[in-house]
Amino acid sequence: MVEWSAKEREVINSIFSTLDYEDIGSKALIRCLIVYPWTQRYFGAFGNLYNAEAIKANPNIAAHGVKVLHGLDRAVKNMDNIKATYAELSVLHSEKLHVDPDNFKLLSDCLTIVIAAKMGNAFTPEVQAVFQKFLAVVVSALGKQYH
Ligand code: HNI
Repeated sequence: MVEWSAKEREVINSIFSTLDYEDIGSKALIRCLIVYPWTQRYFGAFGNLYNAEAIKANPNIAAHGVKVLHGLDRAVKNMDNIKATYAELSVLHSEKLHVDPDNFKLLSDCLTIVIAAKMGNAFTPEVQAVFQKFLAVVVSALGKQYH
């Protein structure tokens, strides 16, 4: 089981308590779809993804990015049990959506970049280390139900 120090919990809670979900969620997913274009294949029903401008202007993508970011709230609230928390979501992404689990890491890296840009100097190496640990646990939990 993953252990979290009081300091690590504090860092994660403080990042999420001040997070602008609309801004960060949409930017992270948009960045993922532009930087790693093969991730677009899962969003065929979301409308125009023709180029970067279209992706940035697509309201369905923005809304889904916010939804995904809210999906991380569950991990923040259940830091001691992230694996069980995501069991159902892992099954959904594997069996129904057929999302290649490598993509979880790509999206989480985009989220790191967007948050780093937003936080600026406050995103110290120590803060990044905790945030990466948190995302690594989430990515692992989302990939758990794949077989
Ligand atoms: Ni993901 C649906 C959370 C990564 C493609 N995804 C969801 C939902 C949540 C969610 C929450 C809504 C579920 C529901 O309706 O019950 N996704 C997350 C999280 C991550 C993640 C926390 C990783 C950090 N998803 C990804 C990635 C892709 C992805 C990397 C593809 C590249 N997700 C989808 C698709 C849907 C989805 C596609 C369904 C969208 C729809 O509405 O049709």
